[in-house]
Amino acid sequence: MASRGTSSRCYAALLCILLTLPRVITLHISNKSCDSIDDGYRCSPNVSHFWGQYSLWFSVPSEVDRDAPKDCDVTFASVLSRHGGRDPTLGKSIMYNALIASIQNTSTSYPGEFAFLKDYKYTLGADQLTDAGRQEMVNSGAHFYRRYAKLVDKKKPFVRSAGQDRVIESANKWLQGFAEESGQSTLSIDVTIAEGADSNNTLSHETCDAYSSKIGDEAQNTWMSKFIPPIRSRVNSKLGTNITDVQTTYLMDMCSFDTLASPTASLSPFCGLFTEEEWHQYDYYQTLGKWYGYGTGNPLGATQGAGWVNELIARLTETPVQDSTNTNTTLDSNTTTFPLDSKVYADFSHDNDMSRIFAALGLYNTTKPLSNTTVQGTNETDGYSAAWTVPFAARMYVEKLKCSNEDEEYVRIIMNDRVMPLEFCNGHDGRCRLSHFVHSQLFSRSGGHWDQCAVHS
Ligand SMILES: *[C@@H]1O[C@H](CO)[C@@H](O)[C@H](O)[C@H]1NC(C)=O
Ligand SMILES: *[C@@H]1O[C@H](CO)[C@@H](O)[C@H](O)[C@H]1NC(C)=O
Ligand SMILES: *[C@@H]1O[C@H](CO)[C@@H](O)[C@H](O)[C@H]1NC(C)=O
Ligand SMILES: *[C@@H]1O[C@H](CO)[C@@H](O)[C@H](O)[C@H]1NC(C)=O
Ligand SMILES: *[C@@H]1O[C@H](CO)[C@@H](O)[C@H](O)[C@H]1NC(C)=O
Ligand SMILES: *[C@@H]1O[C@H](CO)[C@@H](O)[C@H](O)[C@H]1NC(C)=O
Ligand SMILES: *[C@@H]1O[C@H](CO)[C@@H](O)[C@H](O)[C@H]1NC(C)=O
Ligand SMILES: *[C@@H]1O[C@H](CO)[C@@H](O)[C@H](O)[C@H]1NC(C)=O
Ligand SMILES: *[C@@H]1O[C@H](CO)[C@@H](O)[C@H](O)[C@H]1NC(C)=O
Ligand SMILES: CC(=O)N[C@H]1CO[C@H](CO)[C@@H](O)[C@@H]1O
Repeated sequence: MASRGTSSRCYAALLCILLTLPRVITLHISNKSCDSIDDGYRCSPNVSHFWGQYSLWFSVPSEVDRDAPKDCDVTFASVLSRHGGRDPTLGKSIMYNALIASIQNTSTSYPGEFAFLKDYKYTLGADQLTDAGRQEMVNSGAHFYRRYAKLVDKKKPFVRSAGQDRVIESANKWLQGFAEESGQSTLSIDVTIAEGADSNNTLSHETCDAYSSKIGDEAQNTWMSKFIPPIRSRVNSKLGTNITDVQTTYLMDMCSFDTLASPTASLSPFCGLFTEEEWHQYDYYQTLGKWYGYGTGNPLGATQGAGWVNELIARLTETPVQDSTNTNTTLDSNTTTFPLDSKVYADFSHDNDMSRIFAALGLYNTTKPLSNTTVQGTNETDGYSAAWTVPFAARMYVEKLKCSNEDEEYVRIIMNDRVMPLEFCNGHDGRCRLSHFVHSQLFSRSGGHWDQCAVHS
């Protein structure tokens, strides 16, 4: 009896451990490594990779091997980076706070997955990086170093940042991660360019007066009126509230921002209020805003990216910048503030500005115009989505390769780890000859449609 008792207690204890173990492990993994240097954010990818520009950075699948071919050496490396994950912008933070307050004021019940909302306290700040966003940038600096170690052990990066606090802090965190990974002493930002309507700043564009993001809002509104009503009805019927379509999108935004505010656990409970399909619809909603508001779908989007492309061409070819759009000639004609022979460069910017630069490069020129009535996934958009292009801590690498037995160098562009095809310069395996690349960039070299930026009153 006694021994049977002991063994059954033992058995029960074992069962208990076995039942507990997987949960402990899951927690442990998600705590330790939701974010990582090589893969970026990897917890619940079916959901977390569909938050548009509010996604945390993740390594995007690539059809072409992202490692340089064996017989090639990297001779030039540059990164154009978005800042890391942040709290909502001030206006949004006020609206999210008001939404939560109004739900808590009017809700008649909090069934199932809505239970957490009853006592949820809104504590998000505004505009600045969160700790998770800082860590993304530290990881990004290490990611760059790992990829380009051989080159950057010889050449230190020349670093420019747009002037907003979160961008400058992101650049410094990137440099910290770069220094930690490389063992080099801490480096610093070389040039900070002021943001604002009077500033010629290729990392923050505000000088094209005739430009408007309105068609982005229109496309988003059209799509919102299609996908949101069923979601809004479900939320309202569960809570007994009367929130609007726009407020429903805010509730979805909270999934990302609440996750960013406390990233050590798994996803925020806001994420569980919506289905996978709804996250895909939401991601597409954000994608439409970037495409038509700033990118290839906007008549003056690409034009604002032309100045940066002309700076890139100057760096790639080691010849002075030729541009008549939004470069600052004082900065760019001076080798202290715009060296031509650095070979390693890092620029820090914003999602909207990067979207314009991608358009100026023509990276998504073959993408069919995005529909405002049905989701087109990345398979149908040549890899274009806000999450695949401008998540927090987004990074576009432009590199040059010198391959054996070839005189001319090659150019490759790697968008968040995805090698771009570069069909516009006869790209094969995602690389094209430097001269073909420069030739393909006629749009920027000829100033885009800068002449249309002037407002005639
Ligand atoms: C993620 O999505 C894929 C494709 O829709 C599906 O097959 C898979 O079961 C999903 N994974 C999880 C963990 O939900
Ligand atoms: C809550 O409801 C009361 C009564 O309807 C109203 O006076 C108050 O303004 C509401 N507060 C919020 C935050 O919505
Ligand atoms: C150009 O850069 C110089 C040096 O930083 C600065 O003083 C000047 O205000 C800038 N001009 C414009 C138009 O941005
Ligand atoms: C929606 O798309 C259609 C077809 O491309 C277009 O004609 C229409 O102007 C778009 N509407 C909005 C509001 O973006
Ligand atoms: C819900 O709000 C809309 C305006 O957003 C209003 O037209 C409608 O009457 C409200 N419904 C209820 C039941 O309060
Ligand atoms: C700023 O850009 C405008 C428009 O291209 C140009 O006329 C002006 O000379 C630029 N200023 C500087 C300092 O580069
Ligand atoms: C170049 O820029 C540096 C740093 O701003 C400045 O000290 C120097 O005077 C500039 N040189 C010329 C020729 O303007
Ligand atoms: C992309 O398309 C625009 C508009 O048609 C064109 O002007 C530009 O040259 C194209 N860019 C490339 C790199 O092919
Ligand atoms: C997208 O294409 C890839 C192959 O390129 C395929 O494995 C994947 O299932 C496709 N996804 C969807 C949603 O169609
Ligand atoms: C490595 C890591 O992120 N550990 C964290 C796990 O979660 C606990 C509680 O939130 C933190 O205190 C640890 O720092």
